[in-house]
Amino acid sequence: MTRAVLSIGSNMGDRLAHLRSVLDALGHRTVAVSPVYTTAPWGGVDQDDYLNAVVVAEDSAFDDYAWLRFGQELEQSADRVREVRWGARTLDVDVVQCIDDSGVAIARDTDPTLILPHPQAHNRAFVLIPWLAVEPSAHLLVDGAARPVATLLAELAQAERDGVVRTDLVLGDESAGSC
Ligand code: A4P
Ligand code: MG
Repeated sequence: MTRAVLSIGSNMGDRLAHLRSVLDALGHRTVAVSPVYTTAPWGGVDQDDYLNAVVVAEDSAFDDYAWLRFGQELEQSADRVREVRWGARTLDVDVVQCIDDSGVAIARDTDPTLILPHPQAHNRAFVLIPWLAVEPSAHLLVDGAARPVATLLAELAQAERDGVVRTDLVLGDESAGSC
């Protein structure tokens, strides 16, 4: 059993449909779904605004690599083309954090195909704000130390936080969490 925090984003095509495809694939494994936010592009590449959300999900048979594969399969289904690092995409699914069946956050930094927690999560208001909406007391490992996500968000520049704006758009089944 693992519990994953997934960051999902889209800035090409039918952005909301791309995000919804993740909820459809998760089905009953969904624990909580954040509101949907419009977000200014992060990373310095000139591109359209994103829709972003965070989903918390559990699967009794998944390890952390299974969550990575799950996300990559959905990216492929959305016809994502990998061109520019941090550039435009139909669907991005990042594994922000994965908790094992002992309740411990898995830490990996030796295999570039899966780094946990996601190495940029603590720098991204588009991850931290949706995550806090569903898990207000969440903690994230940064340089090996568990830090409150609320504190990490407070440390980001105001301009970064101001680029993340909540919408009235709804993803998936409202009974699954805080939609
Ligand atoms: N990878 C390693 N660890 C992870 C992990 N924890 N989760 C590997 C997901 N993938 C992980 O990712 C490159 C490689 O990272 C994969 O092969 C995977 O095995 P990618 O998404 O294919 O490539 P990329 O986009 O070129 O680079 P990168 O660094 O992964 O970008 P990100 O972090 O995915 O960021 N701005 C806003 N507002 N909203 C967004 O959603 N997204 C990005 C993409 C940039 N700017 C954004 C947003
Ligand atoms: Mg990615």
